[in-house]
Amino acid sequence: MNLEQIKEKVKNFKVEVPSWGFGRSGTRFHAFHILGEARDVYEKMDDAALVNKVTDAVSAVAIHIPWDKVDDYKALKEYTENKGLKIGAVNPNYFEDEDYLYGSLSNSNIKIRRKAIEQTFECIEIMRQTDSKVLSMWIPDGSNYPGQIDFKHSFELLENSLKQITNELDNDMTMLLEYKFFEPAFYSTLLCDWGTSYMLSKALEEKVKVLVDLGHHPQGTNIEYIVSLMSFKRKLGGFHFNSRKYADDDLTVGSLNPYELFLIFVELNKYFDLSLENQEISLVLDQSHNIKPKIPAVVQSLNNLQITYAKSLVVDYEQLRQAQDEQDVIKAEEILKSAYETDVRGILRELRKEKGLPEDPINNLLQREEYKRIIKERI
Ligand code: PSV
Ligand code: MN
Repeated sequence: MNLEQIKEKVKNFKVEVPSWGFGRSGTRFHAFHILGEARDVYEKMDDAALVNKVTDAVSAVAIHIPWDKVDDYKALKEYTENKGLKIGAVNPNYFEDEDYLYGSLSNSNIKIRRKAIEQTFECIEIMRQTDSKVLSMWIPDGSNYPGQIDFKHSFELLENSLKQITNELDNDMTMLLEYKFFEPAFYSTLLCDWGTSYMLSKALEEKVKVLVDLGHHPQGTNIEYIVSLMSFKRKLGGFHFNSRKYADDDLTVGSLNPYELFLIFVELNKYFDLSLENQEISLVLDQSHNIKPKIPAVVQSLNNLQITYAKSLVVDYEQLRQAQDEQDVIKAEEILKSAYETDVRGILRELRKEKGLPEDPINNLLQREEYKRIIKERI
């Protein structure tokens, strides 16, 4: 791919931003007030629009229910669209309701299970009202102590609940099953790895796919291999971008293991054209910024994603394949390394100029009156 082609692709590359990335968040220990944090879903939409103004890299805003509950979803949709954006994946929250102490969709108490199913139906209705096509499910159910649950029984209950939910989905809707190996369940988690998500997605319907979150694997897991296999089997439906050092740390995407992120993009490019407007795969930033100012943190993250995506397009895939076939290990690795080491910042500067965007989106944002007003007014 020549530089002009790479520029065109990066120009059209867009990612969904999470509503929760703009609001209050914290660790298990404390959630600090950060200047400028959004206080409701409308302010979150304002912030996403501001991010888009300086990056033109936002495809939609993912929402979390009940965090983003409103009385009138059509009005929320209209508000979002008036800002030049749309509502993306709808994420039901199964981890805060007091009733979910012993699980949600797998709870052995049928009343609680029913409540979790009904809550999900409500999210599907929200999808209809907001024209969202992706139901993004992270189900934390599991156990904290050995003996607490019977693994098989709980898994069957979960599978049964998910069956009822898939039956409720419209034909053009996709359900994503996001796995995570631990937390908040510290002994066992039902959907703990790609294998369990894949197994369920196979047992359910074609419209059920796997979501990979970069913070949800044990140390040392080869995530790019999972991405490759799930894509090959046409079961990779979504991605949550972030970075981690210890566990699910929600660090800035591309900050701690940028080479890993690059290798993941290399695999994604083999199966998807990430520059297309209508993606088969839902690409979402999933970060809660604990101590950083939220809006610049999202801009910074999108910038990291654009840089890494551009580098991954520099790879000569044909040559790489040839080197692999010839078992030229050094050449194959050098092809990847040299693409990774390419300085693509010039491409980004140029495409931003062509789009009438600021060359340095973070600084531009910080200087904007609109941003300064947000900082001053949101107390
Ligand atoms: C869980 O850790 C997760 O990655 C899920 O996607 C949640 O919905 C999200 O974080 C927000 O807390
Ligand atoms: Mn996630």
